[in-house]
Amino acid sequence: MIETAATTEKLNKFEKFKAEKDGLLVKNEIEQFAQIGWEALDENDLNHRLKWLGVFFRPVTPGKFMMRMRIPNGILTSNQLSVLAEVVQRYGDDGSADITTRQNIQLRGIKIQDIPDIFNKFNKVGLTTIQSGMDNIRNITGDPVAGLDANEFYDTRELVQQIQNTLTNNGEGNPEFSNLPRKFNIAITGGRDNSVHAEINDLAFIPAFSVNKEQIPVFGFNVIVGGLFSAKRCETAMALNVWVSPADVVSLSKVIVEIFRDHGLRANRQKARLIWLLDEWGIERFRLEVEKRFGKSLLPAAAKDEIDWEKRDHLGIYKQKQTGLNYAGLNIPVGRLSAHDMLEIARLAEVYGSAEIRFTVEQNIIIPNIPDSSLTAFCTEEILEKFAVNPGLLMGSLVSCTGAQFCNFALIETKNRALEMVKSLESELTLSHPVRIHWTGCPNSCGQPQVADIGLMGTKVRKNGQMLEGVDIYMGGKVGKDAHLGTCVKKGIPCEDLQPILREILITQFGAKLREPATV
Ligand code: SRM
Ligand code: SF4
Repeated sequence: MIETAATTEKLNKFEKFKAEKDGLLVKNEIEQFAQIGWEALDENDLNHRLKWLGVFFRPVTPGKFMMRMRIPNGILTSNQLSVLAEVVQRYGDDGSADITTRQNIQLRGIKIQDIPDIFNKFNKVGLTTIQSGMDNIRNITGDPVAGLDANEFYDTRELVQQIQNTLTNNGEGNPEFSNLPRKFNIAITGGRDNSVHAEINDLAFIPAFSVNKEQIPVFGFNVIVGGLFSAKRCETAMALNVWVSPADVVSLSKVIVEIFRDHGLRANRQKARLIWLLDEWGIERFRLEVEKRFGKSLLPAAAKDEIDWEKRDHLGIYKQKQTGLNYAGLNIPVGRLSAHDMLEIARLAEVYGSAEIRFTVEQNIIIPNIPDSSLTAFCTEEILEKFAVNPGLLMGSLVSCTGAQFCNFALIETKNRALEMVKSLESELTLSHPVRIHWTGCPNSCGQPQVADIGLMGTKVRKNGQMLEGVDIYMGGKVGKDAHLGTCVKKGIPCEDLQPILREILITQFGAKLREPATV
């Protein structure tokens, strides 16, 4: 057993069940679980340990599980997407899939008896769900246009894959990192526009040039640590005052996760993320520990980083750095896909691109490597009516967490409501630029309302003696260059009263105009 700070602290109930039996051990029991059925499972196996395999019991739809994948850098092949579609089609009871705010995908409606078969299918095409939930390292994000963008400093794909391989033992599961105090988020960006919201991760790498002994600029990354959103606290990450070359990114990540594992606070689950250890130790002591474990001296951070662009949404068709090739960014409203949609997207990538698909943290899709000569035909494909390359200026930037349809933490329904409201607002208003509206069903902030132009966080509201679904409104989130978090500007608006308030905000603060009534 790994020595942890937990041994000297009073254990919370999560630490207790982890100490009794490591989450990863259910990997060896999954065949048996499939045979006996979910009703017969130990409560901690059902509700918690299965999440080490990316299998989430949904109390809202008992017996219909959610499976969370790992899609490093958000990139998968059309063959892999087709396998995910087939799983939803064949095994999903009322199945569907959702692209997540971590460039990832989740499948719904899965029965436990089918999970061994599904894992076999995933294995054959190199997909894994391992350690994607609970006290593990989440999907590692990278630039969605890595390797395509003529202006990038560094192609993040290989580094993201290497970190995932190291921390998850090539997707098989890694007992070295299966008992962290809490979740841990990692992001790497090699472009100019901070495409991954680096500042809201526990650990992130940001492009920056240091100078070597000969005073020649050398490319690498400034390291930031301690970003998080939680119901208890939201912070942007702070500078670790370290610059690393790309060659050291994987080992530095490993060292930082080891320190979190060994010293992270475990007594109070609300105070177990990395930021709380940074509070307790101070950044200097943390840096010294990183240096000690890293085994060689670390360079100080470069004076400035290279994030100097506004964040791009990648919707539309763009030239790649490779002559004659283009990438297409498709809007997937609130990230929701049916099996048929997934098969269609896989087909598009195969027919027009290089059989590759990418996800963005805005829950949209990019199809890269479309030759100039195929663009006209591509743009006439029927599926682009549903998943537009030129969506409405609200729809294109709409993000929503799962909400009450499947999530038991939710205080409100999100995805369907978000869609309906944006459709209505777009029918009432004209806009000259995108406005980023993010919905999140509870203060856990999975839908990242604090990074939005307008963030809507689910809450309960009393109106006329009745308890209703409502939202707190966040504003001022800035992404890309000089990113900072938005703050709560209005509390407790019943959802039934929200649309006119949003209309007013869009008109007064984002320059929207009421549409002229149609003349007959
Ligand atoms: Fe999240 C818990 C969904 C991104 C903060 N999140 C959950 C659970 C697992 C709760 C549950 O068991 O029902 C949700 C699953 C609902 C479902 O059925 O889908 C859930 N989180 C999501 C997703 C799917 C939202 C989405 O629609 O995109 C995202 C999946 C990402 C992935 O692929 O791994 C998702 N969650 C986030 C983010 C955004 C991010 O990472 O940039 C955050 C805020 C950032 C952060 O973590 O610092 C986030 N989720 C949380 C928290 C609060 C964490 C904390 O330290 O307290 C919880 C609650 C918890 O962990 O106890 C949570
Ligand atoms: Fe569920 Fe709340 Fe996360 Fe939405 S923000 S997915 S409601 S935990």
